[in-house]
Amino acid sequence: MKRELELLYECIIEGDMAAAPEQVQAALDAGIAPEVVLNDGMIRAMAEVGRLFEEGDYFVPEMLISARAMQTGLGVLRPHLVASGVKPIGKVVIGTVKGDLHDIGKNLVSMMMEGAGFEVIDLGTDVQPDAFIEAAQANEAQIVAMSALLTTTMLQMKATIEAMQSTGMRDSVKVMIGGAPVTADYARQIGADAYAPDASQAATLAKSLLA
Ligand code: B1M
Repeated sequence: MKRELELLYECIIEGDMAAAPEQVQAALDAGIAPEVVLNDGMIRAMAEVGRLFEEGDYFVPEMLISARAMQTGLGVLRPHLVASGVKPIGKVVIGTVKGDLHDIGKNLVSMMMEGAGFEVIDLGTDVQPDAFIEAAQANEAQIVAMSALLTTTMLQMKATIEAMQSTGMRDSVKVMIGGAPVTADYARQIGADAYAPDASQAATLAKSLLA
């Protein structure tokens, strides 16, 4: 592992918000590809933070400061992951479902979709089923994309799909879902059109949903 990636990994685990953007820049300057910076430096660090939380070595405040360091680092990485000046190929409404405040994965999916040429309407976190519906209708979106990180909140994906069905819009709007506890089986069970395990596959999948 290159030293720049190790330093980035460490400063995310330590929640060093000031150093994270500098380390992302240092890794890019060292010629490391943006996707490698993201996967090997940053996502790997968040997985370790999760492990430390499970072991009882980290608590919510530590998780939060690591997440902030990750977000400040992503600010530098974003333009390198997202192609600019591309004409939108479609519109996606995205959000983290009701009751769920995790947004790092959802933000990455957003970025990758923008990079793939979509216009992304990002509703943020704790998004009610009605808010997904209103935004999809107002923006004439072709896809509703939902993220959930908690086994308790993934149930809101089903509730949102049911609410979409009751408005009659379900036939004209595709639904894709993802997030750590979500699986392809669960997507089938609740009647979603697609499941993606990570942000880059989410962007590819979104394109194929429009095809
Ligand atoms: Co939370 N948390 N958290 N947390 N947190 C997890 C998810 C947990 C697994 C930790 C653990 O126990 N090991 C656990 C969930 C257990 C479960 O439900 N089975 C947990 C818990 C329990 C909680 C609280 C309940 C803790 C508490 O208060 N006691 C609480 C809940 C708050 C709430 O949401 N209501 C809580 C709070 C928090 C913080 C606020 C402190 C912070 C979030 C800050 C933020 O997001 N702004 C936080 C964090 C940071 C984590 C961990 C450590 C990291 C999550 C993360 O950002 N990962 C996490 C442990 C872990 O995941 N290992 C944990 C990096 C990110 C890039 O990955 O989000 O999985 P991920 O996204 C991936 C894919 O899943 C996929 O693409 C992304 C990248 O390629 N993907 C999609 C995501 N969305 C997609 C959508 C798609 C397609 C793909 O299509 C639409």
